[in-house]
Amino acid sequence: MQTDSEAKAGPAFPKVYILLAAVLALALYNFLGTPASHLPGVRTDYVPTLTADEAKRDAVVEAFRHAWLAYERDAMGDDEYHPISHTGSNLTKAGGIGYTVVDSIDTMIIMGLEDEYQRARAWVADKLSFERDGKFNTFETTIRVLGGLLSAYHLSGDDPVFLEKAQELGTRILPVFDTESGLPLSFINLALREGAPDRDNGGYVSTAEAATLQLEFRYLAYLTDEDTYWEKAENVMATLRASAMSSGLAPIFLDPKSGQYQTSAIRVGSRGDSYYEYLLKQYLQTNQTELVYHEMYVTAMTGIYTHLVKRGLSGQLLFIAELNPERTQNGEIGWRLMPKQDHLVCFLGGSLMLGATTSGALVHNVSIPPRTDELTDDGKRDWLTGVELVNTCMATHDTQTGLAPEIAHFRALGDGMGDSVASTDWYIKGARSGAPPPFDARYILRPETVESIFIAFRLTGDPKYRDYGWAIFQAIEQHCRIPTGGYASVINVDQVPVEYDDKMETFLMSETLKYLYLLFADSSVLPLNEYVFNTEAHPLPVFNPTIRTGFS
Ligand code: DMJ
Repeated sequence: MQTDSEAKAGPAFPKVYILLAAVLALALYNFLGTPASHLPGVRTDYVPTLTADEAKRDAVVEAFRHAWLAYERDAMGDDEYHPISHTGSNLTKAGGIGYTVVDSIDTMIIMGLEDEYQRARAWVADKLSFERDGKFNTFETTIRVLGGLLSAYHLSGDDPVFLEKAQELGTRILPVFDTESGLPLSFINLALREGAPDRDNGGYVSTAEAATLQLEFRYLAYLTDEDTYWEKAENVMATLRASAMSSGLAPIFLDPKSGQYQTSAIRVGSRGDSYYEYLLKQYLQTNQTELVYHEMYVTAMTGIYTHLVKRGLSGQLLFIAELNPERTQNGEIGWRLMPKQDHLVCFLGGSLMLGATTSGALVHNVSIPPRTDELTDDGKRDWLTGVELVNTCMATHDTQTGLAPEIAHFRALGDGMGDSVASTDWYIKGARSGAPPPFDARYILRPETVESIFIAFRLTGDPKYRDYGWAIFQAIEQHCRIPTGGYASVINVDQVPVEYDDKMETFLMSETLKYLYLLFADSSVLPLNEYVFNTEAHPLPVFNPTIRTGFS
């Protein structure tokens, strides 16, 4: 006779099959890792090829809580946090705009920190105001606050509070584009809705500032059907294309009046970096439909490979050099090669690998890791360059603390440096025992190396990348963690015990810990073929554009 439950379940199976099914289900569950069903970025129909390392992933979550809870206790709502003095500060005297809160929200959602998320969301809903009569940096406000709101909107399952705030902020920023060329001004007064030039730099706007607003304004346009956001951001790219150098390289300053590049340094580090990053990501954001970005990206990577990829003295380490303009004897502009690489450049390793498997792919879905017959010649070149650059960035962690400096210099033939000063391939310029540490020696909790390591792991499955990321995480834990809460920058990566700088940059919670979490999470979380990460690590979904690209 059947029991009630057996009758509802249909015919009875022998117990051994039920047991077998349970064992298989458990094995599959373990293989997939813990499902995070709250997150749109996790697909339930997708079997991840890379499983989670739960212990390490959870250690990163603990670190995030250590950072967030200290900020919340001491400085909730303030733009910036100082973990040693237990204080907060704002970017302008007119008050803050939620820099730290908004920059952190999507990480909470991704990590499944429901309580923290609800408190942060309530702050955004009740306290966040953009009615601030002060000058805010256009680029930073866009990548951190607008990007953070848009990502929170998507990952929260379209909570309207985030889109309302994003639209209000986007609209307040728009006047920066009201210049003769359409290139943005560097600052925006959010209350007066007036753009302002960067007087410290002759009114010029840096290339990264101008060309790292597009993912955010394009996605805002897509969500709201307001084409203006799209057109203003895209017009910047059209202007840059019209004044581009044939090499594909971009000097770091632009004139918002003429729309022309100014004679200035060429580098993939500060003021240049995310220009190159967003060329690829604009192409990926709209599902690889906008071929002009593909072309601009391919030209730029060829320029970087041809002119900037160099090797240190021993030939072991590949790095990305800079070019400084100088007048030659006949009055023309020549370019002096500087064997110097900002920590910021370390985003490029992962970016090149991602570009190789998308822009440089011969097939739709490349293997993990890619096979050589799946990549174009450019794709193979960029893949190998990216892999080597990630290794170089790891090599710059070979310091007393295991943390990498803000800037590394590489040895070059005839550099006049004795081996006693710098016996390795690279060194920190100006570092001398007994002397105050140079600015270059700092580690300010930057994410670029772990960002590349995360991408490299997703695209290769090679466990060495998890080892790299874990080593960096442990160095951060050992040297940057403040016992009373929060994390601080260190002023010399080659000094133990460290001296702190009393600042916890917002990108620790938005980028560094997010990328470390994703490195140890299973690969169904935010798959790289469905999301683009803005330059502040805010994931935005790939979409099919409803607007045609307005330039070619
Ligand atoms: C972040 O604000 C962004 O990643 C930006 O593109 C570069 N600098 C920081 C992190 O280092």
